[in-house]
Amino acid sequence: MSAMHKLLISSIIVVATVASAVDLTASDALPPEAKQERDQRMAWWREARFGMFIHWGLYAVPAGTWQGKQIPSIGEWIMNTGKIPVSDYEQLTAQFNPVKFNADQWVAIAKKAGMRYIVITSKHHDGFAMFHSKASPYNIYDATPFKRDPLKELAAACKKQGIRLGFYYSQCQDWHHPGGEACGGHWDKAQDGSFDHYLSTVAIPQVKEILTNYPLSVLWWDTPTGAMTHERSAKLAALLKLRPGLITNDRLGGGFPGDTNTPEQFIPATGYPGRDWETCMTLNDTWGFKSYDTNWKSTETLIHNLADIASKGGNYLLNVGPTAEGQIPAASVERLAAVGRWMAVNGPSIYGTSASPFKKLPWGRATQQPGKLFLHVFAWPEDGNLLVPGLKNRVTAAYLLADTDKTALPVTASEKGPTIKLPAEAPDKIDSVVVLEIQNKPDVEPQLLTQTQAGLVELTAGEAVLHGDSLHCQGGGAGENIGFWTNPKDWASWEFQIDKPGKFDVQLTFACEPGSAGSEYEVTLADEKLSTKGLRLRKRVVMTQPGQKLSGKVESTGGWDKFVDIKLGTITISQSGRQTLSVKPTKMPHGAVMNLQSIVLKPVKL
Ligand code: FHN
Repeated sequence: MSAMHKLLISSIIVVATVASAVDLTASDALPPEAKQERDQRMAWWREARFGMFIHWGLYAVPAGTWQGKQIPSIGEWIMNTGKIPVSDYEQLTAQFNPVKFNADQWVAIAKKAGMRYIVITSKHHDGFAMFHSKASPYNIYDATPFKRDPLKELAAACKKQGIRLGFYYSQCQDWHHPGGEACGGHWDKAQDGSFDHYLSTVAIPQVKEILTNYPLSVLWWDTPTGAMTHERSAKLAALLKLRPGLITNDRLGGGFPGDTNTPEQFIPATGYPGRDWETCMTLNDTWGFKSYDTNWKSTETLIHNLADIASKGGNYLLNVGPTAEGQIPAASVERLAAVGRWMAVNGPSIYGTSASPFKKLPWGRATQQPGKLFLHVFAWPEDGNLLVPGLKNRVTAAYLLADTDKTALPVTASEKGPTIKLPAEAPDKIDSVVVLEIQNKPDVEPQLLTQTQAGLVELTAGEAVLHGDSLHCQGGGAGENIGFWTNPKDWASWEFQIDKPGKFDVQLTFACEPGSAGSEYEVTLADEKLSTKGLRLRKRVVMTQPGQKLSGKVESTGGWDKFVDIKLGTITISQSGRQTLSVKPTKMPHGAVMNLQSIVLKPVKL
């Protein structure tokens, strides 16, 4: 995908996310719902944790190549990136005859992977409906030689094999029907028209059709632009009544929050506490099939992602892009089967679990169910001793999930937490699960960040404590940063333990677009100790020496995603102990402070 596309798509998602913070209630369209009712409605989805996303449409025919040229975008965007005229793209219908499509086989692939639901594109941005629509003849039944409704067949197969079904529907972007939105603007006169007309003649009738004619559990909206005002979005939201119990995502637009947050292609550092969320992700680098995209994720990455997501309380919606003949690529099938083998043994550590009580674990992840902790050991300890840092509960049993005999593993308690004696060989090289049965709810002493071997203190966005409502951690992996810093009263802080005191250079990694440059901020470091004061024993944090302050001014780095490192100054930490570092804006002349990726304290070599 080009940088431009990424930018466009992320700004559309931002519209959806920011809009969801607006105080609008979906109750204009749907009756209010009690927590208990909502919990009941969401129960199967929370239990499922793992689903299959399917991007399948006309774009599978060109498969990334147009008139002999490879088009540099995700497969399903070929019409937009290649600026293909509507009448030329339409010609693909004659070649779309997916005779190898077998709904039962697709569902079996998902089930064998351990997936509990499927979400398939019923209409993507190219405007082509993959179901038999009466609202537009531009659909697979009426416009192709296939003359079948694959989504009807899929619904029947899902019912037969006991798996939930959801449809993706591109309600706003439609590059075929006049008036539909197009990111980057229309490139063909045939696309021009009234958006309201498009909504009332295509989107609304088609959404009615899918909600009425298919047994949907999920409706997955996508890419609302500014055109999706509250009033327009409400017309679509009102249709959701047609399918009681339906779950929808946060991409309708118009301030409708939906039921689920939808981080795309990344795993949020801390999940979204208090919200249901689902990371959608490609198996290679495209959603729709591209014949030459072979950048497949390894089975190890997929299993680690699944455990990581479950450990943060989310679902994993993993995409496949079937071919124009109707087959899921063999490379996808192989990987899904491998994940399925792992799930067949370790499913109980994923299904119906909730987020880890540990902020971070040095050897992997954890999930939990009442009375049980599932320790996902990615890095099997060489000496066989697995310390569970900070766990205060009494462990009543410990065994490997892979061991059906539940052979007891020895547990030794210490101040640092219990240590489990593991066998020399990991039962699974990628992720072996140790079950701890515990009394009461997990009680974990928060673990402080510590210095690395080389004495560095790495304070990353994901580790920060965020104070305020606007700023939050965004992006994923190495690109994770504190963004949406639009309120100058908001600030961030980190607590950490110093065991190797000394002088440190303070390095800040941040980004800022030109129009927002000029904010000023202070970085304050204070050492703290715990004291007990007052009548009752209460922990209280007090400063033991005046804080050290460095100040900085945010320069433009060229864009919100152009991160640069700067040295802010030097600080001295004269003794071992607990420290708190905070970053607080002092001036914000424009709309935002910065995107802050990390602060690193580097020991100064004397
Ligand atoms: O533009 C689409 C893209 O093609 C794909 O469908 C993804 C899946 O989440 N959603 C949009 C980008 O956010």
